Order: sequence, then C-alpha cells, then structure tokens
Amino acid sequence: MATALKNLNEYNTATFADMSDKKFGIVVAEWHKDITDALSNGAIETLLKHGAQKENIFRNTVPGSFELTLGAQFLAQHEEIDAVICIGVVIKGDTKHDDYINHAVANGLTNVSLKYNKPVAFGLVTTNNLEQALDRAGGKHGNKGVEAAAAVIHMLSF
Ligand code: RBF
Repeated sequence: MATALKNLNEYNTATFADMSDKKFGIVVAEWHKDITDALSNGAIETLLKHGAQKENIFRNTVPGSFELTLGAQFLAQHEEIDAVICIGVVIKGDTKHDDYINHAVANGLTNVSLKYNKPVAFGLVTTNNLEQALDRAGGKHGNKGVEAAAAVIHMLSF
C-alpha cells in the first residue's frame, strides 16, 4: 500500500487471484465530483487490470459521502455482488461536519461489510484542504481509488 510520497502501483499483487468471475459494486459520492470521478476511474482501471469484466462492474452515485453507507448496502444485499468499493472526498471546513461524516461512514461501511460478509472498501479521502485531496486522486500521493480496489481484490483472494 502507498505510504507518504510514494506513488501507487506498488501494492503487492503476488497473492491476488484472477477477478474475471467476480462482480463489483462501486458507490461514488458527488460532492467534489471531479476528484471522486478520478478516484472512481482509478478503482475501475485497477479492477480491469486484475481481470474483472466491464459488465461485472456496477457503478452508482450518491449525493454525498454520508450516503455511501446506504449505497453500499443497496449493492451488498444482492447475492451476486462480491465486493463494494465506496469513494468519497470530505474536506474539513469551519465546522465539525467532516468528523461526523467520516466516523459515520467508517462505522457504517464496517457494519455493511460484516453484515453481508463481503469486502467493502473505505475509499474516503478525508483531508484538510482541496490540494491534499488532489494529491491523493492521481497526484503525488497516488490514487486512493486504486488502493480501495486493490483492498477488495486482496480480500477476495483471502
Ligand atoms: N459530502 C461530501 O462528500 N464531502 C464533503 O466535504 C461534504 N461536506 C459537507 C459539509 C456540510 C456542512 C454538510 C451539511 C454536508 C456536507 N456533505 C459533504 C454532504 C453530506 O455527505 C450529505 O450528502 C448531506 O449531509 C445530506 O445527507
């Protein structure tokens, strides 16, 4: 996985199984859409790189990151879906909204993952400013969407 100032494509693929028979849900928040689109594209490219079929990737949007949990549940409840990747960007503002959203999503996605016994990736970029988010969506800190996809592939190869 990426560490500070390391770009991606460095995650360990040695244990990754072929994903050609797997079905993936992707939930993308529309707040900071340009950035979440870049993260989502990173995730999709990574799934394809590891054998996933285009027609087995089901991408849906939700209004904001707070809605990622319910979006994940809508997808995870379908038996044929093997894993869900959630993508969002929450940027700190003058109030504590970011804390509430981030904790709710972290807890919510954990619950969905355990309830349905499926990998649910936390591709939520939580930053102090826009620049830090851009750095993590194809910039100097790589693309966290790529990492989120790599995480579910890793778990499906468990
Ligand atoms: N959603 C995001 O995905 N990223 C944000 O940075 C973000 N900031 C918000 C700031 C405030 C003050 C509020 C009220 C909402 C924000 N949301 C953000 C939207 C949130 O995730 C959710 O869509 C709405 O609160 C509706 O449930």
